[in-house]
Amino acid sequence: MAMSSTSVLSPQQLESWHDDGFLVIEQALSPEACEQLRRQALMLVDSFEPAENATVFDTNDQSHAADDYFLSSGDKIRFFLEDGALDDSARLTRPKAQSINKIGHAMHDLDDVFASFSRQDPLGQICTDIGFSDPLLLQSMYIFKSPEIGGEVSWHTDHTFLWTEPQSVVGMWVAIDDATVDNGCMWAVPGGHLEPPRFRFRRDGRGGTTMEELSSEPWNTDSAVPIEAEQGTLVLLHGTLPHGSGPNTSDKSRHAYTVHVIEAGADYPDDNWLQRPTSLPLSGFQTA
Ligand SMILES: O=C(O)CCC(=O)C(=O)O
Repeated sequence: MAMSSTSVLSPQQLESWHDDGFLVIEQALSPEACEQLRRQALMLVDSFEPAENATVFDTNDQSHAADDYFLSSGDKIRFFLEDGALDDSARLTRPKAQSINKIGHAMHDLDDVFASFSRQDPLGQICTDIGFSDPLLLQSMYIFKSPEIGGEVSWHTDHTFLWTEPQSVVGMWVAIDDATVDNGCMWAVPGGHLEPPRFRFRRDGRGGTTMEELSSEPWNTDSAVPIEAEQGTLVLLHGTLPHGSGPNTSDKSRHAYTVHVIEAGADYPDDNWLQRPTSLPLSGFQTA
């Protein structure tokens, strides 16, 4: 296969991507850019006041308010707490930054630092290399996975949550801290992206969500491999690749940032959980 002169990925990397459904690209982003993103995430956290969303985080009566807070977060910057972050009186049991599971889901369009980070070289070219013709940045998440409290991310595929016809979503995951088996790095099932989808998560039409089962065949998670990654490493995740991560039981933080990209020409269903109002349309990698 001929490589265009601007390609970032080598034929060997493209072969691994096609075979495994994920690709680890070391030193893709600079330590300075990663540290700037961390500072910005912590600044956003500083401005977050959990008490203002007491009903969302009230563990006694949270289902409707929590669903709403999540379902309307596709065009916002919102904060999601770890399980166990609140005591019985809905007070944080730890400092704020350590209580947060993630920030989501539109920092890449609403915050200048996140917007630039998400569109820096070589991310757009990598999307072109793996076959996107018109990639759109759909969702961003800053994941804290803090020491001792950072929870497990159970086995899933991103296509389940960000469904398009045809399938197009790809995750661009960046290690902001070194991620190791000890602090809860990701795991993935090599080649698992070649199997049919098992689930689709969608709005249920009654203000909530449902996880629709498409196949009861389990993934072969016995063949999963850890994806350890030093700061600045980019991990590409195919939309149908089963992946997840363990809890962080160590004393080291495991911050990460992930952007999910879809093909502009693919159909994006109205019952996907993440919806964008026309006031904030999706955009690609071009910077203004
Ligand atoms: O960072 C993690 O532990 C999981 C991230 C993930 O599942 C994703 O980016 O799709």
